[in-house]
Amino acid sequence: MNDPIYVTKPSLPNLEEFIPSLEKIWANKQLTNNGEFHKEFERHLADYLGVKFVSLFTNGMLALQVGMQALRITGEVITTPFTFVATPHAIHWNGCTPVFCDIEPESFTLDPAKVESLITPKTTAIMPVHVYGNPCQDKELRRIADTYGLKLFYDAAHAFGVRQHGVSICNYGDLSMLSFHATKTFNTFEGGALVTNDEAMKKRIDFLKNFGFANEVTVVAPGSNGKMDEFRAAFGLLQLKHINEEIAKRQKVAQRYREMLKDIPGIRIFRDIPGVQHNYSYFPVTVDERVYGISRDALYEKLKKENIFSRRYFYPLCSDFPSYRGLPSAAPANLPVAAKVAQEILCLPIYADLTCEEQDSVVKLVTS
Ligand code: T4K
Repeated sequence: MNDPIYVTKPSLPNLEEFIPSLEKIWANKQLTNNGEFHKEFERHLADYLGVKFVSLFTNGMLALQVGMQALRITGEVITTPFTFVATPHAIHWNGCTPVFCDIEPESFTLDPAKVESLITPKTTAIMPVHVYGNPCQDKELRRIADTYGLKLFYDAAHAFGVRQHGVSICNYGDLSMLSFHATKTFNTFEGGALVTNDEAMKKRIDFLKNFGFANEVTVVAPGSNGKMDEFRAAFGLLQLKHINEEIAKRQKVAQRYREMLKDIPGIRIFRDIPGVQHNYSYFPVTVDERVYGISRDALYEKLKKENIFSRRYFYPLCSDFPSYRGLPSAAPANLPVAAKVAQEILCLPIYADLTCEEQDSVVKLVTS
């Protein structure tokens, strides 16, 4: 049997490249709490992303939780069910209620046309997700948020480096969250960040991720501990040197898939969105069982039998998990597009070092 092919494989720099950074950490013993690597990584990331301020976090989930505190979000939060569970979990952990809204059939992002009818006196925020790095309809969401006085907090976990008309989509909203998990286009093993263009907000976030400390004797709020350590900040700096190459390699893999899968009846592939510079974090396809002949789950199993581990991101929908399925907004009748997409979606393996031979073996099984 062939070696397993997973949905993703993290890229790492040469170990030797990292040794000098480790030697520095070993010499100065500053391991965490806003050390030199941390400061430098924040600056370089802000430059790369084209944003004013970045606050590093130990992971994306904590960044989401702390971001909600920073924005003082309460009550009900309108979000998508077609996301990783971290999104509604962060809402829940802040004592708020997720209100699930349906998605668009093309980009799979929150459908702005369906948001307004879900707003109640308890709604304080909209939390959309740039799923697979597909930009949400920011203009329309911003209009709704401004009309009703809501906060707009983007889960941009998949959107590292994605630009729309030349502008980083991390500039959208009042705040954006990034994930640097091992499975992401840009990884620091675990890690994440909040991105803002507001200096006062950056300050508040930095207090909140450090237990609420403003100085040695002042705690301004009940904060958490979300700090990124020096090891990962140093590693992130190194990863940043390779990110453009990483995205270019992924783009090649995506283009090759598109070419090879373009004429398979029942398999839908997705092209680049005009005006968007993608990061190729995922390669989603949808499977129309009636046309393709077998179901998405049957294809998933067929691949798995041959040691190819595609993933059904994001099935089941978050609104179908026990924690959320009792909510009125979780009723499948309210989420017809999301329900259909969740049944048909399959993410094929994509990563920088996926070889042509490996890719051919995936395609061969999809086409046979
Ligand atoms: N919001 C959204 C929209 C998100 O997608 C996520 C995370 C978050 C928020 C929260 O961000 P973080 O707190 O994670 O920073 C993975 C990731 O754990 C998760 O970060 C990610 N989204 C989610 C979409 O996918 P799993 O359970 O699918 O991962 P796992 O361990 O099955 O990994 C998938 C494959 O990747 C493995 O089969 C092999 C490969 N892999 C994985 C790891 C961890 C490696 O080769 N090396 C590795 O170290 O959740």
